[in-house]
Amino acid sequence: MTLDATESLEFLSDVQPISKVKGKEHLMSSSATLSAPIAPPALDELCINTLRFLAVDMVQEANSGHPGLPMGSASMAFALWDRSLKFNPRDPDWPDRDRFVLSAGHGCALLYALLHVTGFDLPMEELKRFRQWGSRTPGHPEYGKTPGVEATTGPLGQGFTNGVGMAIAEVALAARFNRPGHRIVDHYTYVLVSDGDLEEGISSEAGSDAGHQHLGKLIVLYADNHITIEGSTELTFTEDRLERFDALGWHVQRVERSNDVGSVALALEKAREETGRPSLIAVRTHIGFGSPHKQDTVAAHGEALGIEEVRLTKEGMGWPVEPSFHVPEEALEHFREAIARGASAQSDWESRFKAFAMEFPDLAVEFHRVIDRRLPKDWDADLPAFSAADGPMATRVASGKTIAILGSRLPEMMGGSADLNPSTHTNREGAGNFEPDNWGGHNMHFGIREHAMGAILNGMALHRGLIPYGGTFLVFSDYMRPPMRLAAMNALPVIYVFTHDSIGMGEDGPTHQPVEQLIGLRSIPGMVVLRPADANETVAAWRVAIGRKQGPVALVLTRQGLPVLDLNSYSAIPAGVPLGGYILADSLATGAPDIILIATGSEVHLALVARDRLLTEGARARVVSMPSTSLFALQSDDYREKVLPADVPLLVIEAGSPVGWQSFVGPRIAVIGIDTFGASAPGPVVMQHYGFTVENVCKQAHAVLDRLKEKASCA
Ligand SMILES: Cc1ncc(C[n+]2csc(CCOP(=O)(O)OP(=O)(O)O)c2C)c(N)n1
Repeated sequence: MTLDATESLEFLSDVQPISKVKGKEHLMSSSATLSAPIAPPALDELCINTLRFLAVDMVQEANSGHPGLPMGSASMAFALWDRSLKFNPRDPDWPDRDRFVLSAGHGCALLYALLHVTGFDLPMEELKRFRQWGSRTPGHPEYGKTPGVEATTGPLGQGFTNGVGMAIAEVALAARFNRPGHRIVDHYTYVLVSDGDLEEGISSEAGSDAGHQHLGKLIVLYADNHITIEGSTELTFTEDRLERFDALGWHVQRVERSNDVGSVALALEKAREETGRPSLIAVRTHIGFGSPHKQDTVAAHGEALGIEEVRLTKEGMGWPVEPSFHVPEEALEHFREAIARGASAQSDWESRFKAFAMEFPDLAVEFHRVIDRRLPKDWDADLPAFSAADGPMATRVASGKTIAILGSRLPEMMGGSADLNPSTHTNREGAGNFEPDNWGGHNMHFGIREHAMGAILNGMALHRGLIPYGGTFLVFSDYMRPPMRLAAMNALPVIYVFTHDSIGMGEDGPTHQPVEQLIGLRSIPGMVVLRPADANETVAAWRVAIGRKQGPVALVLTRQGLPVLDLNSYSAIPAGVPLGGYILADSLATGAPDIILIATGSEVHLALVARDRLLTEGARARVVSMPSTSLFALQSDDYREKVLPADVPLLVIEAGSPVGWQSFVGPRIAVIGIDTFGASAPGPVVMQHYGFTVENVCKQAHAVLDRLKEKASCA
């Protein structure tokens, strides 16, 4: 290409001098280099333009997508992928690869171009089918769909925080498995972020945590292009980002010209040398780089450049206009060196792993077990069985006791809460705190950062090698809904421990009393929600959660003590809970049921008492405990018909929004639920006012029965 005098079209290959700005290192261009741009090695330029124009052509072909970010960030991505990223295109899952997350997922055409040219299993036909039905190149990167995509990104801020979770997993596994002379876990996590990622509040939560944890192997490249969708960042985003991350405990650098591959590479090198702090490298990029009418404007966003603009851009940069999807042989040959490089890095690791396995055979087997998400034999052998004499016991307490035992069998369990461990019972006695001088600790303190906690748990699960769990009050699950949605979308085995599960928690009042959260969680496709009725159902629920290797599980637990359903009397519990719903107490001794009381969690006890009262009042009731509607829905028609025969009316009792139970709707159903917010009073008083009393259950049951009788007599 012909070098233009404007800054944005300059290519500078020399390493820029480092200046100190307010005590921090910035990679700056000196005025001397500004006036005398030097072209980068021609091959670098060819490779970078290959990435740019593959992205441009993908978006143009699809007539949909974001060309701007790939065009502006191709050079810094090239600097990373070509000069330092450790990966093997032929084995994308090699455990000790570096992780690369494109947090700005809207720029995924860049990632797809990189994956294709470096030799991942992503053929050119897939690039040509960008954003089309069934392609491996969806509109935002999707984990599990495209080899080499480490995380589903698109909702801004999530990928950044997944990166924090991955970096946590790396140091945790390194602490567990590395031995003197054997560094079998030793890789970096790189994340590419945009303004939007850093504007989202989650980046402050996660950035604070990463700085606090001294995650020196987390390196973030920031495409500082001054543009978001509505216009210049001057509209909304004017704080000094480097100062901000500096204050969060990060090592920060600035590179003034993204096309200065040498400076980006040098900044990356310095970031790796900094072992005590995560790194943010702000690189001044230009959205839509090279497009004569769209560069540095919002027009480079969200739509194809247009045929004419593509032509002008290609001509301006000395690129053949036709054919589209052009990959010069020389560039491809260079990119494909990644295959040999990756194979050699992996085989080096494999021989080091062999030496490790010779010296520590058990650890080596254990390493593969946790990476493959296999459970050890008898992992659930010592789980407790509670007796009536142990009660009353809150299910959160039973959960804490279960976690303690599971944790002793499953060292890959790692978790904690968003500053609520004493309430959520998520702390494991003696398991140590995960903190900068003890990355081998298992108890995590996420701080009051539910949103980040959710996305960090996802990052840990994506990394593999850990069973991550996190707790807070059920009402605050709303703060972490976006990452829970992604966990479900990506079938990530993440476990949530949500306590204080209803108005029954009492005095804190409506702000802390969940009502609509249960149905909200149940409405997430792929999320298994379990609301156990007592200590023994809680143990069974944890067994389901640990055994579920594909997809998240939310355990919804009480603050208040509940009677323990003794296994001698309620022997159906262990086999019933995994089925989602089961007959806990039948009416058979007294004849077929007139009505079925379906209850979940704490309301199961109410149903049991009401069942006895109803019998004295002439109605035979069956009690079905339904800890998980989604698991129940998976059972056979025969089983469901057996539990809930079609001709028997139902009364649902759940201290939560009645929405959703209407899926069982018909004249034969009534629901005792909550369709307003809660109130501040002692829990039992609140429950009483909301109709969770034996009197009301019996009254409603009679109302259903009377309605049916009336119908029958009219017919
Ligand atoms: C949480 C979230 N909110 C909104 C969007 C929609 N969106 C996609 S890109 C974008 C902003 C793009 O600006 P920037 O992050 O600076 O990216 P760039 O301009 O560099 O492409 C927005 C708001 C989103 N993807 N995620």
